[in-house]
Parts: sequence; C-alpha cells; structure tokens
Amino acid sequence: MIAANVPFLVTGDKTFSNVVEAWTTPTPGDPSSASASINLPHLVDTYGSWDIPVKKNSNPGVLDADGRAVEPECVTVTMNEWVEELRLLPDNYLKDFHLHNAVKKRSPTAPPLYESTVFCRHDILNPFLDIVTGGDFRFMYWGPPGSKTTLHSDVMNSFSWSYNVVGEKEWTFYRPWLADDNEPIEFTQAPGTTVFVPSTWKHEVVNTAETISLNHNWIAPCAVDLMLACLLNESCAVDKELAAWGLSETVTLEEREKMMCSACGMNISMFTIMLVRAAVGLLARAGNDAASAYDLASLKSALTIVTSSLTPSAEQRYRGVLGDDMAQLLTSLIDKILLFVS
Ligand SMILES: O=C(O)CCC(=O)C(=O)O
Ligand SMILES: [Fe+2]
Repeated sequence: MIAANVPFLVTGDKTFSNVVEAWTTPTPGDPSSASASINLPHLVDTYGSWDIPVKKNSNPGVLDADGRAVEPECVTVTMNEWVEELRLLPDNYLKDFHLHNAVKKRSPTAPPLYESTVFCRHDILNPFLDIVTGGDFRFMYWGPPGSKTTLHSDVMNSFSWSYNVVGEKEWTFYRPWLADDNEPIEFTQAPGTTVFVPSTWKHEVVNTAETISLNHNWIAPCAVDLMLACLLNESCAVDKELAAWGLSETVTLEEREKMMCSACGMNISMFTIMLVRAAVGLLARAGNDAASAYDLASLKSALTIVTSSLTPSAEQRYRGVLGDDMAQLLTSLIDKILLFVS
C-alpha cells in the first residue's frame, strides 16, 4: 500500500490509546471515543507553560516556484494562552508543534508519549535526525472549526500520517499525474482514525470541528528515490541562485550544503549518511525477506545515483562538510555497501 503511494484511511489503530485516554473526556453514557470532548484541564496541567507555535491561517493558498505552500505568519505563545484565549479564534491554528521532541527534551529517560503508527515503523528520517540535528518531523496540530491547511505537497517528498485524537478533518487529494483541476479524491476523517498521505500528492485539509491531531512526516527506504528527486531539484535551485548572484566560484561546498539544508531541511551529505545508516541497519538485521531485499535495493539505487552522477561530486561534498578523513571513510563504506547488496 505504501509503495503504491496512494492515500488511505486506517481505522481501529490502537497505537494512540494512551493519548486518547489522557487528552479526551468521554461523553457520559457513550464509552466510544468518537463523541469524546477535549480534556482541557489535563492539557493545561501538563503542557500549560510550554511554548507552542500558532499560525495565522490566513494564507490564501499561494505556492512558491517549486510548488511549496508559502508559510503563514507564526507566533509563539504558551499552551495556557492558546487554551484560554486563542484556540477558538477561526484565524488561528496550533501547527507543527514538535510535541514528541519537547516531551523527550524535558524527560529524556521517560518512555515516548506514543509510538509511531504501525504502518510507518520503517521510518529512516526521524531516528536519523534525532541523532544528527536533534530536530524532527513529528508534530501535534490543534485547530478550531474551519481552520485549514492550504494546498501543498509534503516536505522533501516525504510521506506523512495524521491521526485524529479528537475532531474531524476533510481531506482533498489531487493525483500528481493529473492537472490540479481534475476531479480530486475527497473524504472525511473521523476521530480515532489515521490518514496516510502519499509523497508528492498535493492536498488540502479543513478541520470541520475543533480537532487535535498527531502527524509525522517520514521516509521509508522504499521511497528514498522520491526524496532524492526533491534534493536534486533543491541542489539545482541552489546552483541557479548562486549563479544569479555571481557566486558560483566563491561559495564553498560546505556553504552550498548549508544552503540546501536551510531551504529544505536536508542536504546531499546528510542524505547519504542517512542512507548508509539505514543500509547498515538492514544488513545487520540480516533480514532475508522480500521486503528487506526491496528496501536494500532502493537504498542501493539511491546511493548509486548520489555517488556517481552529481556535480560537484558527492565525494567532494563530503570532503567539504566532513573533512578528508571522514569523507574517505564514508566513501569506502558506501563502496562496501554497493558491493555487498547484489
Ligand atoms: O491537518 C492538517 O491541517 C494538515 C495535515 C497535512 O497536511 C499532512 O498530514 O500532510
Ligand atoms: Fe501535508
């Protein structure tokens, strides 16, 4: 299903039952979570003093030249301010709050608040970022009725999943191989269900009731080619910009990689290390099954493209970023992986 890269809705996923139990209050006489309301006292008690990002959702759906949504204005407030003053103003949307990370930073040894939903346990992006940058793409969203996310496709051609803790969302998906005005796929997401958001599909989302959701962007080994396509695009965009400023010769490879990182959250060197880490992990598990073989073949194919067809070459980039010794180590590790994975 995931490799097919089409949207789907999952019901009966019990992964988040702890969160649902803590964050919602069942309606008396109705034990189902579908009619539960938000447990505001619990959320205020637990997260009241924490900083959260609130976006002014007045973005009219403008896309930049690469088809990404232009970001709406964002302010930082406390969860108390959100709950008491801001959460029901229709223009506001608590969005992209790194809750998972915030919990981990405050209580490093505590178990995570929730596990990733079962169909994305093969994420190679967030565990890598945890180690390398300390950042992540694991979010909590909380929007009043009518709040929305305008037309976009997800960052770095990632997949995402989105679980409704409480409330309801209307999703509209546009098939990437058809023009945007073609008949979209539309459906309603009830509380307690999870949507799989495929890579490169443009979509828009409206909260039809006050809604709290958990949402992760993630990369599966079988889809690294899509992420690579995005990074190669980004690399060309950086090159063009440097050429336009007459800086092609003066900017170092390290600076070039930094520019890529600030434009899209990742660069070629980091991407390569992420692939190597994933390949070594798969090889160490010595999985003999068809899924592991498919994953390894996808990683190998992306590594082959990265190592053989870039200008400036991947090896030059690693030298710029990691220094000579580490770059050499990385290159010989990649050679071994490419040899080993037949
Ligand atoms: O729930 C939303 O407002 C947006 C979610 C979304 O775009 C996603 O999960 O990819
Ligand atoms: Fe999205």
